[in-house]
Amino acid sequence: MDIHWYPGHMAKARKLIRESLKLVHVIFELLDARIPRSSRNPDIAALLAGKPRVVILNKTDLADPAETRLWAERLVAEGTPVVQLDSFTGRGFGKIPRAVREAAAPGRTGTIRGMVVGIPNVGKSTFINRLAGQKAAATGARPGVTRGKQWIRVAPGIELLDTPGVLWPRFDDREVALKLAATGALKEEAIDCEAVALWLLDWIRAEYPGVLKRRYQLAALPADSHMLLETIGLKRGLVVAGGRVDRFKAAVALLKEFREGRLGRFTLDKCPV
Ligand SMILES: Nc1nc2c(ncn2[C@@H]2O[C@H](COP(=O)(O)OP(=O)(O)OP(=O)(O)O)[C@@H](O)[C@H]2O)c(=O)[nH]1
Ligand SMILES: [Mg+2]
Repeated sequence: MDIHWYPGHMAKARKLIRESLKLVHVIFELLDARIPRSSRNPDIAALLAGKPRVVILNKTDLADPAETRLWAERLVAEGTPVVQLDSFTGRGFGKIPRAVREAAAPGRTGTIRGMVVGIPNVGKSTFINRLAGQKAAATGARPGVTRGKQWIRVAPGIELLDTPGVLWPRFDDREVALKLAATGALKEEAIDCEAVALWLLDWIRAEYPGVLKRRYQLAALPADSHMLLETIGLKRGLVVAGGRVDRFKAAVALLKEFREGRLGRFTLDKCPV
């Protein structure tokens, strides 16, 4: 799967982040707990070097808890404070104010300004809303919701800048692209849904063989993932005239179920030990 997707608005967003750096005391780098390595933008990480940073592992409710713990330990060992969050329910948010104050110059008395950065759809705006206790920033279950920049007062003395999700211009590693696609960081139009679904089926059956059998009530898994995708399409009634399975729709349905956590909690990036 080849992806060349670096639209103009992303180059603009990168510029916005660079220009806003001097206005903020601390950076919140949001990573997707399902793909802590693949969701780290190497381009932006380099840009942020030298700024106090808090790493947020978000969407922990969708990730394998044991892996999330390992990743948190590893990132802490690399020298950044880490907070594990589920922005949906608010789990983990109690740890934020202290992490912010510690990272952004202990002892500071004035307003602390922070910038929230991360790949598209990782939950930046949801995170800010949850902290603010109100829906101040627009959110949505697709990448590319936030466009401009927006300052939001999340607590007395803490203001956060919401920024648009940013990717990097080239994915040299095909697996990284597939993982970003599977978790929903790439626009549906930019990806080959069928290729992503087939890759995901291969991955799940290798790592958690029982999951697909249970979810789709199959006595045995078909020999290859093409057949498996067809079977899933049949089970979901996604057939076209003549009784053939609509493979595209089957792929979209599978990806949706995966992203909503209906297949279970998975971490696609295994923490190196
Ligand atoms: N399950 C789960 N879903 C989350 C979590 N945080 C955010 N979401 C969902 O992820 C989707 C994207 O959230 P946004 O806050 O719009 O993401 P964003 O990073 O601001 O996205 P862009 O503005 O497009 O870059 C929404 O459907 C959120 O409800 C979380 O911790 N767990
Ligand atoms: Mg947003």
